[in-house]
Amino acid sequence: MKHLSKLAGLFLLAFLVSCGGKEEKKEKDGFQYDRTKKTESSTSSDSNDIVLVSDDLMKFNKAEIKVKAGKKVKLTLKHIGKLDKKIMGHNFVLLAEGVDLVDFATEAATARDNEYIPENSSDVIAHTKLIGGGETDVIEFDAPAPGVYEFICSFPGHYGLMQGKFIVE
Ligand SMILES: [Cu+2]
Repeated sequence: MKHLSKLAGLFLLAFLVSCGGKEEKKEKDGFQYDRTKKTESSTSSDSNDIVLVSDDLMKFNKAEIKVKAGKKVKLTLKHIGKLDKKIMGHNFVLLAEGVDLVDFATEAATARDNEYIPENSSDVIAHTKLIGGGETDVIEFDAPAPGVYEFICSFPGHYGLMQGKFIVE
């Protein structure tokens, strides 16, 4: 009898171990949800010619833009979606150094009559106009001093997904 209960104990142990193993596997599978997919980053070239693409999924195709200091930047913003700019409008807004992204975006969201750019704001280095699906806007501006800046789309609610680093080197 004693022997039998020992056997049962072993069986129970084996059962527990196998369950534990299953759980571990489950956890491993969970990592597939990890959104580490790298966003395409721009290749820095001498021309400072940047093409930034946006879409109906509220995304920019770049999380990082690199330019050379002391040169003009030509930035082309494309919207390859179909939705109207009133629904899925996008712009590119380059924020001055030290500007709080969330504070700025919150203020910008109230500036509907000015395409979500706060008027007379010193927080903005450069920006495109607001565009809808199928539209393109091109701007040129002097690259600011070397450093890391932030860019966003200031359409209400978009900055969470539509933001990135603008690196001047
Ligand atoms: Cu947007």
